[in-house]
Amino acid sequence: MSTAQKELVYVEHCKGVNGLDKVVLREVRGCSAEVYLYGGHVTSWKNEHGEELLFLSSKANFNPPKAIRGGIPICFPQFSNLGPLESHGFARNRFWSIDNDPPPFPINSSNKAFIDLILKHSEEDVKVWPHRYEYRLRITLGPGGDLMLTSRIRNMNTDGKPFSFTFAYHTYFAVTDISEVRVEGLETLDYLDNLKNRERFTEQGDAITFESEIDRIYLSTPTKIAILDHERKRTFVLRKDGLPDAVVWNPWDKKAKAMPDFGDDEYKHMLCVEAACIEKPITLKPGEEWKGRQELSAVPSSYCSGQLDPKRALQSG
Ligand code: TA6
Repeated sequence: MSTAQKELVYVEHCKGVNGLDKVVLREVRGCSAEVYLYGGHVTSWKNEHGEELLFLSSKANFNPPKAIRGGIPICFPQFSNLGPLESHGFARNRFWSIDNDPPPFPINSSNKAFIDLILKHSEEDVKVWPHRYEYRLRITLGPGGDLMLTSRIRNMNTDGKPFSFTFAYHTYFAVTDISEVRVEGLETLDYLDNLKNRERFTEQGDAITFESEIDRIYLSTPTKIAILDHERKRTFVLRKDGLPDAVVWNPWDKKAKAMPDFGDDEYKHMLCVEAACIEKPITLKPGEEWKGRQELSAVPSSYCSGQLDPKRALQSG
């Protein structure tokens, strides 16, 4: 084991903005990730060059009960306004705890940089969502710099009642210039357009590009989606399990100005592509558990070198 490996602190517990509890994950090659216990919220993911891969608004609030604008907010038990709860549910504005005794996990032993968080129903939750639950979230930074989030949600009701929920990893990717970004893997799929009362449309046959506000829920997508940042010659590959849908969102200029915790021009440098389960809510009987996983990787890409042709990325394992 190299000296670097010996000294490396794979998991560091520390204080972040406004003294909020934070966990920093590090890996040998220099990549890192940061997670706030407030919201179980990943706010940073950096590659081995220390380059930030997630967008976090310069105006992001770290003042509970406000949600943090950027990174990877967790939308549970409700996506957007699809129900009686506040937008995107309450998990993103709750304080999570460290789970010191997680049930067995198919651990890939080489992973050292991971943290287990847990959120359980509180009196506050039960008032608005009358269910008992346990939400276990494992966040892992792989030796290669990949970022994995695995959610396990169990129905702990003692009254025999099932519960249903919708869900999303509301990931904000950092991009160089939104007008130079393409999303591959959603071609020809049906989507619900949030800008048109969730009317259903079918995507045309080519990659998605961006020239105005977009807010769509793509239905029953492939398990892999590629986000190409041409300027940076970088491709994000999002792999997902147990999450059939994918939301694509960019507020563009007008909505950007209307959001107090978002800079007017920041829409040019972010794109949300969200692994989700929306069209068919998940229903769990007491004792049942659901698992939803997303894995993010950022690879150098360049069409000319053919290093990573997105089509090939989507075809490869
Ligand atoms: O995921 C897309 C979306 O539902 C958009 O409609 C937009 O509202 C965005 O989420 C941000 O929502 P928030 O509640 O974080 O302001």
